[in-house]
Amino acid sequence: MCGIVGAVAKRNVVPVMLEGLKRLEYRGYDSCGIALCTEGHLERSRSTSRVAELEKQVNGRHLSGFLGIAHTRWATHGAPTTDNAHPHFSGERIALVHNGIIENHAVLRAELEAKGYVFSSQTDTEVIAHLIDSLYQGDLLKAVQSAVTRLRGAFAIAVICRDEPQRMVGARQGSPLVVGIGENEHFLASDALALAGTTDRIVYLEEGDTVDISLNDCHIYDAQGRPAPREVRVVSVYAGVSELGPYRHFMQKEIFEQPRAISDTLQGLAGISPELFGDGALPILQQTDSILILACGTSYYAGLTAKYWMESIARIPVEVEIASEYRYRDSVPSPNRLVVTISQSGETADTLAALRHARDLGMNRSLTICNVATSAMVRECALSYITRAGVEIGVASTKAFTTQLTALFLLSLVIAKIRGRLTPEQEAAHMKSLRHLPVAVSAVLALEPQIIAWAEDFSRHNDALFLGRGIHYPIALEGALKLKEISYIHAEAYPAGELKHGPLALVTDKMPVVTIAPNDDLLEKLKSNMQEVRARGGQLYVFADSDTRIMSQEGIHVIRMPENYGQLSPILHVIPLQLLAYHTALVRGTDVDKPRNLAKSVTVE
Ligand code: HGA
Repeated sequence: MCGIVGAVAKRNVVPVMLEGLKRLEYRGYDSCGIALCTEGHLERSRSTSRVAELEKQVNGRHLSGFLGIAHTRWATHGAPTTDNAHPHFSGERIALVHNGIIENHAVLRAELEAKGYVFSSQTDTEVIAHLIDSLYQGDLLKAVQSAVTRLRGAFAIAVICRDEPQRMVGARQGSPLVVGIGENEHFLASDALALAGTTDRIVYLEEGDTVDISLNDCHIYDAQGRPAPREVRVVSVYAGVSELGPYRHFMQKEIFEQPRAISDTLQGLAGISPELFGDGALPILQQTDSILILACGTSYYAGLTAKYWMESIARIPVEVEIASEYRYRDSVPSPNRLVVTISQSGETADTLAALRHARDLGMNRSLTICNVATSAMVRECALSYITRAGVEIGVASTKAFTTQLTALFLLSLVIAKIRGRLTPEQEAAHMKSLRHLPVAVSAVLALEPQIIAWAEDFSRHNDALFLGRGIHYPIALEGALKLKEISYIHAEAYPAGELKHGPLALVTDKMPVVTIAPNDDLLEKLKSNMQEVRARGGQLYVFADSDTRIMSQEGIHVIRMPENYGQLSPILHVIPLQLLAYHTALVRGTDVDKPRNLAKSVTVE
């Protein structure tokens, strides 16, 4: 999603801003740009290529300045062209970058055109620049504060004005924006990672805040325009975080980091206790009679998996909803329900909105499983579990998913214990499995050479089916999503028992059918479903537990999982599916870490 960097300093800010844009590249973008206030006028450079290309342009033109804003754009309104790339100007006076969507842009555009403003892009963003210009009377802060009252939708903006060359104003509503505090210099950015290596002193703006920064000052105001002191946090984002090391892609690196990520997520785990989710967890969880999980994409599949655990281990009813549907649905609230949100970034716009919608419906008990401790999601939920996956750069989520599953399994155990459904023997057995999990994951990663051999075959197909049953059905969904996201092969997942109700019509000898075959209660049923596929010539690619007695034969390719991992099996079975998607994409030559049309940290609706 769009990334913002802005700087006001006594030094040339171009290197800081280009470095910041590079650090934001992982979010996915289709164009980028930079604007500087230099010697009493605004200069701009924009590109529909990569940040490296923008850097060449900027260096070629010898652009420099002490005040600047920069942006990576993931287009929502208007094609990814140079004219639509940010920063947007209003005349020669105002320059602005924006992350979000302005829903009333058409009305505002008509109004501004009537006043004589001429638009040079199709974006919703450009209206903000002209609106601020139309309200400007020598004080940029006042113009921005008055402009944002007219905006509907979501925005984080950074604005500069030619007439105030040592000042930058920012505002946020629904999209993330942080302030970086330096020595006689200040910065704005979409996230702290953009400023790693520049400053580690970060202020997280709250909903409705505006901020006025200059060399020595940083003033923050709330939505009512009152001065709003906000905590300065020291954020240790490892500056070398975006280094690939021996890997070809971040996705590959992140797949192989999973043993470490899971181990870190479980760090310090001494037993199953409510405090794992926060100090006030016990009374909240004691009063909980049901659970509503809200999430999007891969996190939604983590939620679907957790439903199986929670209902069987803790015997508590669970509903899982896609956040973007829930927020607009006329649902029936239940006061004793715990709302659980799952989000890697903690800034996912749809999930945040769904959480707030649930709160508006009177459901105030909330818990989040999140990878970013400083995110809006963590700030807004009463309880939290911070996964320690580390920064995830690849757009296709891998280590975030398995660490979310790890945290959700812990939550199932905690609720089971509170409800008297976890004996000390069971607790000890689960603790043993959890402690061994990183080793078990490493053993699955060792299957990579066998999976590479399959990827050649896969890369020649345009469609694939994924089958799973029970708790492995959400894993089949996640496997199909991974393949779609990065190889662009059309893939669908079904609970294997559903095949005969429709999708079997798709099966021919051209159709690869990936089957997740753990040795569980449904294995014999699954074997029958596999026969249904073979009878129609379908090619089965089976990830089977070692004790399933499924043998490789004509039309049935089998990779054996190192060990049957019982209730935690979904965490192991998703790993070969990640590797299959990765290696298939490699053969097809796609841009694995930045798949077309997709973005990381989905901060727009
Ligand atoms: N709506 C703006 C910004 C898009 C955005 O925030 N994407 O993440 C545009 O289309 O330029």
